[in-house]
Amino acid sequence: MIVRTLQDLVGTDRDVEAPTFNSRRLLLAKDGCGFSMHDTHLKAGSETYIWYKHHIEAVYCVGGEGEIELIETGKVYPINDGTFYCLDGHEKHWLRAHTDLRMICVFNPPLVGNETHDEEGVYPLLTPDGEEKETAASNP
Ligand code: 9YT
Repeated sequence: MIVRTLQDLVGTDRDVEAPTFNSRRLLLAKDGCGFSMHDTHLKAGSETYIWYKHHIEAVYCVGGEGEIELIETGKVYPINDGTFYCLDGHEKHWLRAHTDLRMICVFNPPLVGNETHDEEGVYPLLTPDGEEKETAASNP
């Protein structure tokens, strides 16, 4: 069994700082569970463009107010405590935090730990050693 607290992670290499959020990575690929799980704090007033083209992300909001806008349809969904969504179609989106927003996020395949968004809002697909995996798109 694995037991961790948020306080165990803050300020460690499992606490990944991005311009608009902190992602505290409770579970990573090296933990061997088949998914990663993050406690993510988005900053009030922030807007983040995201496209998880290599991953499925499921998200459960446990605090704050915000919204997600799907780029393809323009549809906007409010987010608050108790809202769940899953990007099972790798949807490009804007994530906006009206207040500080706390989200519990699950990734499949699991993140390895040091991923940050590239300019397209993408997390790379990495091996457990942090090397970029070749994909059909990168190796046609
Ligand atoms: C829903 C959300 O916060 N997405 C951006 C960050 C990502 N979940 C992460 O790496 O924790």
